Amino acid sequence: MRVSKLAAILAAAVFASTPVVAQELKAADVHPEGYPNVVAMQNLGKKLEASTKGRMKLKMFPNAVLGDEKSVIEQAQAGGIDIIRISLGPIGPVVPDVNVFNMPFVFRDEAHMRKIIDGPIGQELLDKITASSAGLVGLGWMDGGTRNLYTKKPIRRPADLAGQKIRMIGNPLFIETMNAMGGSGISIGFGELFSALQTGVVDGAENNEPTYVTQNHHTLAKFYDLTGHLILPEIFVYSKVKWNRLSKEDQDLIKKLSREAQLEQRALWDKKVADSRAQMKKDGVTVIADVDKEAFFKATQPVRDKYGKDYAGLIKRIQDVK
Ligand code: BDP
Repeated sequence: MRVSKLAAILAAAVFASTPVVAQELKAADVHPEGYPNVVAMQNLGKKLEASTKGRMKLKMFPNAVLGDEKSVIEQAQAGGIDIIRISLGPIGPVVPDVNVFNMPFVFRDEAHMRKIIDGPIGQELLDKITASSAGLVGLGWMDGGTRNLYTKKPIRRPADLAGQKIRMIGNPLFIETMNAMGGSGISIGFGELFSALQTGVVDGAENNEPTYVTQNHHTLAKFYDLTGHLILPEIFVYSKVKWNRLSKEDQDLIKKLSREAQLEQRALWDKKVADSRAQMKKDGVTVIADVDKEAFFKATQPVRDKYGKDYAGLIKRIQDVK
């Protein structure tokens, strides 16, 4: 027997007898246990563990314990967190190409948004993130429903927002959107928003129903105004430095499970939206449905002109998806 062959056999024997140390992936989300996006990511982890017979595991750090979204992006870039689920909003300043999806009223409705994220355009944007210098690998999308305003007085038209300080996600595009809508946009970290609403640092904010309710913001700002200005998808991305250390097989497995997570989150999401609406009703939230959406659409045209000007082809393709 040749020496090299013998060495290989010996090495395999040693390897087989050494217990495999499970590789634990760190995942982060700002939402608590039980939130659809957190559950979908944990399910991905369970499947990953089963498929690799325990060689890989995922540990979820929910509730922003690892920091707000800007901070977890930086940690993922540095390789300190493996996988993060975040809003697409804070990715805009890092990968400007994604800002097309961050523009107000870019999707006709949620069904339109879902078709886009599930189809080739959604994949292209994930690939743009991966190809950019951001140090992140785009894995999949999650549904974030529709973001509406919530305030301490009813809002129906741009003039109603005069003098109102409204918290927006930290991306200049969103601040400009709120200013164009007639209010005054302020960027505040998600974790500080409850107290900012309580102390009057801001008069309102905007989000989907599940976030509005799970964060208890609906107890402080009791008008939910159906402006529908953002149908903002969410995303999960992998740290590129960590990704590059995975085998091709593991990368392919994670990609496959990511697609499944994207589709599975949706059913959890729809249920959560329905439950949140019921909770809002129970807790005395007034839903303002007679909003002049057309006026808000017109008011925000300059934002779409500015951020969309280099992406005319892409915007046309988005609009053409029926
Ligand atoms: C929620 C998103 C979360 C954002 C948050 C926000 O799920 O990713 O951090 O809004 O407004 O809807 O900051």
